[in-house]
Amino acid sequence: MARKKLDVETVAEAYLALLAERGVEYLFANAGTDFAPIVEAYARAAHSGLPAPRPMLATHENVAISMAHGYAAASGKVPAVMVHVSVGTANAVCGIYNAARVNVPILFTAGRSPLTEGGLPGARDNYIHWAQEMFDQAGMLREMVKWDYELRNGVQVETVVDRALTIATSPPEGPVYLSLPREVLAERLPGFAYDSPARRVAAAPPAPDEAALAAAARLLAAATNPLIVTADLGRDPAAVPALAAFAERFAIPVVEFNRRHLSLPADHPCHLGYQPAPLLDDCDAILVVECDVPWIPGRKAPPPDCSVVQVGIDPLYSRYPIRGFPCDVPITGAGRLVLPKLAAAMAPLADEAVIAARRRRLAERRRAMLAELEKARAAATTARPISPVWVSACLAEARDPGGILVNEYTLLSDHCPATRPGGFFGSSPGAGLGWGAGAALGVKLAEPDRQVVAVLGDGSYIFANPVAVHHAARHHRLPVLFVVVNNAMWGAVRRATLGMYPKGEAARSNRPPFIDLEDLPAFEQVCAAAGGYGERVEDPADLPAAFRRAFHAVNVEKRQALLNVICQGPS
Ligand SMILES: Cc1ncc(C[n+]2csc(CCOP(=O)(O)OP(=O)(O)O)c2C)c(N)n1
Repeated sequence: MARKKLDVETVAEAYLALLAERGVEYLFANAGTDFAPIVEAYARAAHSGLPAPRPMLATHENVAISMAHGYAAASGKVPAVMVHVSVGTANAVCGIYNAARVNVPILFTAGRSPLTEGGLPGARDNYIHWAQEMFDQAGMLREMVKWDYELRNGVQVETVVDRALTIATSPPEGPVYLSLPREVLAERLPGFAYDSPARRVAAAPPAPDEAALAAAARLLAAATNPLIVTADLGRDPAAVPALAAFAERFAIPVVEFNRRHLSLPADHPCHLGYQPAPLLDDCDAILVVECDVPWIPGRKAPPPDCSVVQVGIDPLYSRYPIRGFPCDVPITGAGRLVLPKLAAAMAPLADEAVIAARRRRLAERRRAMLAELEKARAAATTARPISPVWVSACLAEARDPGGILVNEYTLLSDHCPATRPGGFFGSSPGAGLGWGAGAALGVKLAEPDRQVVAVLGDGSYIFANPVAVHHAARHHRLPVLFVVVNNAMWGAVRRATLGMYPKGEAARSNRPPFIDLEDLPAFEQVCAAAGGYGERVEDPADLPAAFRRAFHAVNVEKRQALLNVICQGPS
């Protein structure tokens, strides 16, 4: 067992060095008085040669956590984030919620107000050190993280860091929280020895139970009209070819519903779009794969006798208080392990004539779907205000198909297909707005050679803390294109109100409150103020050329760009 020794002086230096040694490349941070030992450790690392994750300044915690989220999702690696004590944690909670609900592993840390009122290095020396202390700082996010702890002393640095990282990255993955009191970080630690490589490693994903596979195979093989619904399978890019092969073998249509990852290339012959509702009436079996909400029961449910198999690392979503979708056979396991085994179990039971007939129906349905989409695009080309359909279609035309799309709601995947695993990231079902812009920066950090586009609503853009986002894009040289689908409203609130009260007063009123966002700033100028390219687009005919100009700024000039596209709201 190899032990490695580093010539550190403080716990802060040992902590940072160990993070780097364990593969943590970046520390996204928004600092405060609690950071003094961390700042000092970084300054010393410049000449001591001690390793440390690269420091990534973010001028708002939401940007730090969203960047970390995007980076983790795109790279498959664990980032660290550090914020200022209780108040910084409070600002980051929404981002942690988002990460938790899509199982993104993040080592989220915060300083803690100094514990002592004097006597120790790092003890209280500022009036805020009293009021910023909480009885239970971690209580703010304990429901959302897999594990939380406070570093107590230098002796436990290795155990604590290893435990934090291995819990975050063991399935189901997710954020963990570690608080770091200032006196502990400042503690002297002459010499630091640790295991290299680590003696604590993350658990492997679970493989499925044979009896559950056999039961699921019987149900699915007996079905005439099975359907697959997924949202997150593509979190593991290796699962994408497994789903492609499975769907193809048995000619089963696949719907990606409220997807957060690309689980099946849009040009796959079994891809039937993004809405399960039109297919549900005919279904006699549904395979739900890594999908928290496979349909909206209050709107449209499958027939009562339709069998349901749910597959996932946590197929019943045990962290959701209520989730009552039927589940005749749950299968715990990683999709990439389950699907080939399920295929093997189904093969001897399959009726090839039924599959062949289904394949013909599927091809016909897909042709009809693509023709409808083409019609919708043709109708949208001249609409003014600009239609979101036209925005998505123009983006599809202008973008590099090998690039990455980050969608905070307003991109219409139907009209902007993505085909490469890891080529799409959508907002968390936690739906804490303000994620997309920062996440796109994190994705770009992980994939510097791929074109990254974030599509956002005007609401989502404002929630993202735009000044902090554009600052980070410039400061860290992350040329991303932001496309704001600007309908000058919180369209989701409008849809919800009209959905509940279709004939109510709000439907008749010109201006019900809390929907319209009038007097919005010129977003393009906010980006330009940070050195980016900014353009407002009102005429649909200008949009293709506007995309070309924006991509020129991003691809050639290597600076961020923003298109503020003035769009229709929902009717
Ligand atoms: C942090 C947070 N606050 C409030 C909401 C509620 N909410 C959901 S969608 C939405 C409007 C989003 O507006 P925009 O991004 O412009 O997209 P649109 O609905 O207009 O298409 C709001 C306010 C939320 N999801 N998250």
